[in-house]
Amino acid sequence: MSVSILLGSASDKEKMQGALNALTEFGISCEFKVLSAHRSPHLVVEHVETAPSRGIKVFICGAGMAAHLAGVVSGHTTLPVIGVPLSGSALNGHDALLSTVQMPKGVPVATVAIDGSYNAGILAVQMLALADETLAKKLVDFKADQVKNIEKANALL
Ligand code: RP5
Repeated sequence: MSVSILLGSASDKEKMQGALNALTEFGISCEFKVLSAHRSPHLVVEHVETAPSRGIKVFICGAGMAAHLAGVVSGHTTLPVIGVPLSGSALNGHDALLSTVQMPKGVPVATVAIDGSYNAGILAVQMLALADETLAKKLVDFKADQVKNIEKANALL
């Protein structure tokens, strides 16, 4: 396992599927687990502290509302943490966006767009690719496909 995908609630499952999809596309194995910073804080700490022994290199944390999951995880690890603010609240995810992105100095969370779990997956791939040439090559192909798609779109205009 290289990536640990954490969800603040089982209700976040669908919105976090994108991260799983992106990592699967690149053949990366990952954990996919519900752990709440508010409801099960001790389980979060235990999971994060034991992650290196399971081979985890990157965390992806998705949570909505007053989202503290990514920040708490970042507080307990030296591994990179990617935060995915999730919609679904009365504030449509703006609450989670600010909670996730506005981390104080020294405790970073690389925050993607509201519901941007696919990009979180791609960002994790890019981090892992720094030490993995095969993955780095797959990323070059991934980027090339995006160029092809733009060219196709233009041809159809
Ligand atoms: C957050 O509160 C979760 O990440 C979820 O997005 C939101 C609502 O959680 P549930 O009440 O559905 O468990 O902690």
